[in-house]
Order: sequence, then structure tokens, then C-alpha cells
Amino acid sequence: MSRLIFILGDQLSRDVSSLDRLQAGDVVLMVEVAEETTYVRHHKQKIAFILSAMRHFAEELRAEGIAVDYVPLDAPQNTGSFTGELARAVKRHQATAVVVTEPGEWRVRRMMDDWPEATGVPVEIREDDRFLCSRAEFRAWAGERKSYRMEFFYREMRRRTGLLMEEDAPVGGQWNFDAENRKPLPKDLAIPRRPAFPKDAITSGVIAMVAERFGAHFGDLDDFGWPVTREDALKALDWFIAKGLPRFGDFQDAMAQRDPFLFHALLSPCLNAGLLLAREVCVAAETAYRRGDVPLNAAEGFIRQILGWREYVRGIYWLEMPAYAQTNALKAERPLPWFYWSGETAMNCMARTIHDTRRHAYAHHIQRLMVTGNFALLAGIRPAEIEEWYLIVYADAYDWVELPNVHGMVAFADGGLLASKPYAASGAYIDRMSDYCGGCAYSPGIKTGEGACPFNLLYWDFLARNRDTLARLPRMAMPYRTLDKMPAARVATIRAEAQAFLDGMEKPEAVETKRGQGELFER
Ligand code: FAD
Ligand code: DLZ
Ligand code: SF4
Repeated sequence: MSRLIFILGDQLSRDVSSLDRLQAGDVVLMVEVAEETTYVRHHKQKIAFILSAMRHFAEELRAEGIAVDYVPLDAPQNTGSFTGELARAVKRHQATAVVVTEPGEWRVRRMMDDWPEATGVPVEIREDDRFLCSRAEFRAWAGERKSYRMEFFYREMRRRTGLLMEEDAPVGGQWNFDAENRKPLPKDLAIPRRPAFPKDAITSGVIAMVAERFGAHFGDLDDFGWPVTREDALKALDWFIAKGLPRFGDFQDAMAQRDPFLFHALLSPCLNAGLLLAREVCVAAETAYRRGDVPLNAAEGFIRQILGWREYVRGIYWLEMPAYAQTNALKAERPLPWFYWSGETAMNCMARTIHDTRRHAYAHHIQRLMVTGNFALLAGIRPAEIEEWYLIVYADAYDWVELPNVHGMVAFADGGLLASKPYAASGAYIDRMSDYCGGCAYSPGIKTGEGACPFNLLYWDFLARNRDTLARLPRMAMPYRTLDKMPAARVATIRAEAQAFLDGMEKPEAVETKRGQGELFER
């Protein structure tokens, strides 16, 4: 009896459940397929990261004596799909069964339903126990609740895992030090240098292939520096715990033109692909705190992101899909402006964030939420278009984590299932948390007329436009009171200027001119 153990590109962990209880004669199957590299036109670095990490993982398994059948993208008979390659491999190995760990994405889970028929053999789908909260546990937690607030889920997870707990109480007497995570960055504060992960022959080969085959996709490859092995991912974790984490808490929400990474971990691609496990990352942060190396607001702030937010969005995704992706509570219908791809806009915060994204396949949470996300929300961009953008441009993007963050947090398209209010802000927020405004053609202090920051205009226009849906939310009472106190003529001016900005944003001739400028990718 020969079993095929099918490992997907984001399951690159020796601890993945499909690798449990290996038997003599088992063959591990890994496949590079066009369907996965192009179901959206991923950033070049994302493709290079996954394919290089897959190739390294296959080598590591072989070094352990495990039989691996690895199908590269350019293999002559490659059918280009998971289903096609699995069926071919079952024949090739005369396999009698397939074992696989459930996928991260709903899209792929649907494919798996076809696999018994397509292969003619039984397919055992095992739970993905790399997460700290199983899908069943999340379902039980969600129960009959009408809304699912992350904070309560997080407390439950702290209790369940014992992370940062003293018996039944949170360490430091508080569950959450969010209020201590919002300091703007002092101008002269030194930012630690990141370790460089040298590209070996495998990574260089993959990068060359991606440049050639996916040259028209968004993004640069020049600064590719992601760890692609477990060994290097562990080095990246050690570096972060020693150099980033001590200040992560204080400056988690800060943005700076001189450095897109600041004190962030840059561990999400490794976590999502399996090179690191959520539990070990949280334990590393807690250990540093207990040793006295990092303050509590840092360790708690970081653990909250992983034990809280990451597990929570995954729970919501599997609880609510597929209907979740279809809602559009704010009836947002505007197409995504072209400058999300080109970065060509006079709004410096947007231009910088898009530039960082193109160069590194990375932008940190507040850039994603409060700059590009905030703009898309205020401008009323169609949720599906915003989602596709986020799924394309970040090295860590998978539907299970991107979708709730964009659909729920950014676009409020779920009508408040995930967030108690939209994350909408005017230019004042971006000015407080960044140094972008100093180099901008607009000014956050100007509310209307020449030089007015578009976020200022769009913020009030957004509130006025969505009054029917948003005014009833308790946490929106204050902004609506402020709006209601404004003289009607002022509101009319703001709304007219907002409309003019939105209308001018995507003039077809402007897009054509920009498209002609060379360095843009083809959509
Ligand atoms: P840090 O800021 O150092 O945080 C540590 C870790 O916490 C991250 O590595 C990540 O695993 C986890 N984390 C933090 N916030 C979240 C969150 N909201 N949801 C899930 N995990 C979180 N994260 C992804 O992994 N993939 C995505 O596709 C993705 N899309 C996003 C889209 C939007 C609009 C927003 C607002 C956030 C998105 N995030 C996504 C969450 C977050 O922005 C990234 O996880 C983070 O920026 C990754 O960088 P880092 O490792 O330096 O994170
Ligand atoms: C993201 C990605 C890419 C770009 N390419 C592959 C691939 O060629 N082979 C593969 O097994 N996985 C790839 N992946 C990751 C998958 O898209 C991911 O495993 C599924 O979305 C399931 O979550
Ligand atoms: Fe962004 Fe407005 Fe500041 Fe310009 S002034 S950087 S558009 S927030």
C-alpha cells in the first residue's frame, strides 16, 4: 500500500498533521502549479517566497530520508492544477490513498471535495492543528453570539493557553495594553538594522524564474530578503525578540517614511506558510517578558496580534464563508483607483505605502488599515476590488486572513460582525501617527479649499453618505454629533469638494497617461 501525503505550499512544517504517523512506502507530494501562482496575480516576491520555501522544505524532508515527489512549475506534463497533479501522481505511484491537511482557503477546500472522484482513491483530510483555536472550538465560542468581539475571544484564549497568565488573572492585572501601543515615533529614534538572509542557489533560481515568467505581475524582486527555511525563520524570530520586540509595544501604530518596518516582526509570511508556529512565537515573546528583557506592553501587544487577531480572523473566516465574502453593507461600488497599482498620487501617505508595498511585498498593519484601507473605505471602493488588491500585493496574503481583515475591518462590508465601528479617520490621525504629511502636496490642517487633505473631505462625506447605516452604531455617536453641529453650507462645501476629488481621481485620460509611463505593470 502506498499513500500520497500531499503538502500544500502554505503547509511547510514538520508538525503539519498530514506528516503525522508516516508509514513505510509513503510518498510526500509537492506541486508547483500555475493555478496557484495566478488565481490572482500575486506580487512577484510572494511567488518567489512560496516556491523557494517549498523547494527548501522538500530538500529538508529528503534529508530525513522521506521520499518526496516534487513537481516544478516547468515540469513538461504539469497540468497546472492541484487536482490534475494529484490525479497524475496517484497514477504514477499507484497510490491507494491520499492524506492531506485541510487547506487555509475555502476555495481549495471546495476543490478537495472533487479529489476522491478525480483520483479514484480515498482522501483523508486532517485538521490543521497549527492553529491555537480549532474551527470547532471557535464555533463553540461563537455559539449564539450576535457579534463576535475579538477582545472577549482573546481573553478566552489567554485563559485556555495560560499565556501571560498568573493563575486565573492576566499578568499585570490587565488583559490589554492597547492604550500604550500608540506612540508616534520620535524623529531621532534609531531603528535596528534587519538581518539579511542571503539567497542561496535555490532562491536565486526561483527569483530568476519568477522574473521571467511573472514579470508583468505587481512588485519588485530586487529587495527580496525573506527567510525561506525554518532555520532562517527561527533566526528572524530571535532577531525580532531581541531587537524589535522591546519597542514593538510603544511604536506598534507609528509610521515613518524613513523605514517601513520599524519594530515590526515581519514574521507573517513565515507563520502563514508554516515555517514558524503560532505557539512557539507567542512563547518566545512571553519568555522574553518573564526574563525581564521586554516590557509587558510589548509582549502583550505582540501576543494579542497572534493569539487574538490571527486566530480570531481565521475563526470568523471558516464560520462565515462562503456567504461572508458576498456582503456589501455600505453599498460601496466605486472601482479601485489605478494609483493603488502605480503609486502615482499626490497623497504622500498613499504613495509611500504603495511604494513600500511594491518594493517589499510588505506594509505594516497601520499602513494597511489606516492609509490604503482607510482611503478605500472613505472613497467607497467596491469590497471585492479592495480584497483582490490586498490578496495580490502582500507576501503574507491568503484568503483566510486577508478577507476578514479587508471585508470586515477595512470595508465594514459585513455591517459590523467583526468591528464595532468602521476604522475611518481624517488626515489628523495620519498626521499624528506618521511623518508623511510634512512631504505632502496637501495639508492635514486644511479642511476645505486649496490644499485640503483629501482624507478630511472624504471623512465627512463618508459619514454623511452612510448616515442610515452608521449613525445607529453607539461608537459613531460622537462623530455624528460633530457633523450635525456643522453649518449646512460647510457640509455642502465639503461634500461638493469630496465629490470633485472622487470624480477627478480616475479620469480615463489620466489613467492612460500614467499607463504610458513605462514602469507600471500590466493589469
Ligand atoms: P506584526 O505587526 O509584527 O504583528 C505580529 C504578528 O501578528 C503578524 O506576523 C501576524 O501574524 C499577526 N497579526 C497582526 N495583526 C493581525 C491581523 N489583523 N490579522 C491576522 N494576523 C495578525 N496579515 C496576514 O498575515 N495576511 C494578510 O493577508 C493580511 N492582510 C491584512 C489586510 C489588512 C487590510 C489589514 C488591516 C491587516 C492585514 N493583515 C494580514 C494583518 C497584519 O497587517 C499583518 O499580519 C502584519 O502587518 C504582518 O507584519 P508583521 O509580521 O511585521 O506583523
Ligand atoms: C501562494 C501559492 C503559490 C503562489 N503557489 C503555490 C504552488 O505552486 N503550489 C502550492 O502547493 N501552493 C502554492 N501557493 C500556496 C497555496 O495557494 C495555498 O496552499 C492554498 O491557497 C491553500 O491555502
Ligand atoms: Fe495623507 Fe492628507 Fe497627510 Fe497628505 S496631508 S500625507 S493626504 S493624510
